[in-house]
Amino acid sequence: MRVVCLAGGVGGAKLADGLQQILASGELTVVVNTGDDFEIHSLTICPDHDTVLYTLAGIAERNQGWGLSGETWAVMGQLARLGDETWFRLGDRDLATHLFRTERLRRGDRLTDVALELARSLGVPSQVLPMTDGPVRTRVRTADGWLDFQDYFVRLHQEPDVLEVRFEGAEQAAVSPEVRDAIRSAEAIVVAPSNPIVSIGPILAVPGLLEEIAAARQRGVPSIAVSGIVGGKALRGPADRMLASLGEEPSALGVARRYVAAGLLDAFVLDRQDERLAAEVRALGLRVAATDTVMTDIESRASLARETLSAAEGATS
Ligand code: FO1
Repeated sequence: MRVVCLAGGVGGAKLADGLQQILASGELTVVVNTGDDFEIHSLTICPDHDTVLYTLAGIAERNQGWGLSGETWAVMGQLARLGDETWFRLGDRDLATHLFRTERLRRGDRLTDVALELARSLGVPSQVLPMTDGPVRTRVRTADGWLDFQDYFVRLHQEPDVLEVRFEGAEQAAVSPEVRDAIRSAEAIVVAPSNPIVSIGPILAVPGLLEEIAAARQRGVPSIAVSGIVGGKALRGPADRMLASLGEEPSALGVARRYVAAGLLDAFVLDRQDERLAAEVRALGLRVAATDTVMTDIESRASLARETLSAAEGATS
């Protein structure tokens, strides 16, 4: 079964790993948010892409959620000694990815080509595609004004309330041929339990992408999302506080409403803890499945992936 999964960082990477475990080689394409991408130390960093890539390659750091396992930090240590900025921590081996990518982008390669080459070199049996090749940069407005996403997320530890979000460059972005072909040949579209605003939001903002999904749904391809909000709390990161400060309900229902408003979905997976919201989600016109969505180990990733695909196919009410 060919599956396209829209994903942000950690939550997206875990479900993508579950899908990769249960699908045949080459059947999974992950379309990854690039709104978090940025430049530091003259290097282009693609955090969500790399989190998904490393996870699917089986080399991700498990507890922290980003970077590589068994990482060392000699370069950061020396940069600190030189008085350079070190709030965004790049491990020694992770730096190789950023050097490789930056060099290829400078010689004119597309971000997608770099991604395909990285996945091939790391032996990843899935496609991990940036949502677009053009630069898109998420910015958030706080009480102190507009901030670059990583300034807000990492440097300021997601502490300020987010009052507005924009995806700079999205209007000029385009769906790549690889993303388009993957959606056109998909048999299911899965929206991972990532932040609906700043992880899935930028993907949906790429002109033409929602239209490709709408055309797939017209052909009968189901589109299903998994809620990343459980019991009113984000599994990770600031999605719950962001939904609230943007005037939306910080719950699985709030997530479902957002995706339905975007015209994205046929079905929705919420956690068993949120089963009382199922009727209201169903009233939005979605099929609903309730299951354990918290992925604590490798097996729970595969079992959520299995439940999600069977809910997508309409096996649940
Ligand atoms: N997240 C942090 O909280 N602190 C870091 O120092 C940090 C470094 C980092 C380096 C490479 C990379 O690919 C990701 C990194 N992240 C770090 C994660 C990341 O920036 C965020 O989790 C995502 O952008 C949100 O999805």
